[in-house]
Amino acid sequence: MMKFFYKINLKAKKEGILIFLSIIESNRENAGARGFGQADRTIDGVQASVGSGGEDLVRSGQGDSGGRMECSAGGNAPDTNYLFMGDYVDRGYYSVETVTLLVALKVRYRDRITILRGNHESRQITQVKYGNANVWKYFTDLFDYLPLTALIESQVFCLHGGLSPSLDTLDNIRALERIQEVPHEGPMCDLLWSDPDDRCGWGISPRGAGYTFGQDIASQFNHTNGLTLISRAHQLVMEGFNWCQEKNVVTVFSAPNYCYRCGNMAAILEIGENMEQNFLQFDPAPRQIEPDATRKTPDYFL
Ligand SMILES: [Mn+2]
Repeated sequence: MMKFFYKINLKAKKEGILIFLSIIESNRENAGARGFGQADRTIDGVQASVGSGGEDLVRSGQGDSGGRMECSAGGNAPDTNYLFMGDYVDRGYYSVETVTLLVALKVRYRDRITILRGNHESRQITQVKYGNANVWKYFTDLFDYLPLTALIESQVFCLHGGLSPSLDTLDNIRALERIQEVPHEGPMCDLLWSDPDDRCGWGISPRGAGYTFGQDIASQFNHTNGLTLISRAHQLVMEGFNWCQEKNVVTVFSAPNYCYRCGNMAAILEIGENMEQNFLQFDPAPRQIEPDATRKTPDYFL
């Protein structure tokens, strides 16, 4: 199946979507049980070793390189466990193919792939053209099942955005009712929208959703929950990764040359069996085919 999906990623967009539909048709009733996110697992437990990809790991290469870029940088699934930290859609020419590939990988290697929810995995936010209404519906219904956060060996806490003033402990997060559209406000929204900030305490986010949080907040959260690190995505960083808040937080961004014009490197955080950390940086794959798509400048870079 994986080979097949690589093929469609390269060639047949239409076929890809049809095939995706057939997979989801046969599995969507079991989506939860199949590990897209079980009802009782708002925090997905993950064993080391993993490659932890940030903003849109496969959207990296903006679809064209898609999964291939990601695999050539981090190793092939299922030999490498992968944890994706959200925002698979809405950027790049092939974001529907990207999320399709990820879903296919999850179906095939359910214990090796973890797909967290980003703020774009939402009916209100996603703007990409899914081809037809059913495709949109199946994807956005599936997004409701994605776990919000993951925990690697009880030490590294992974999520798309950041912390919430309503969530002091991991048990607070486990208690969330997450199988729903991402709300406009509240703790579930905060996990997908918040950002670290140089200022201490909580601040109002310029994004209009979530909060900014200071180093004091992050270090207290890590201390309270016995964590060594918060790994998150959600913000463009030019080197592909960026430590902040005295290494309580790292941002990982895995879309090189974001929106085909930011000139940034991408990175994957690799965590070994003994929790040793290493960043794999990569540039965009060379583009062989000029995509048949409009080059409209995105409205924003959030
Ligand atoms: Mn985001």
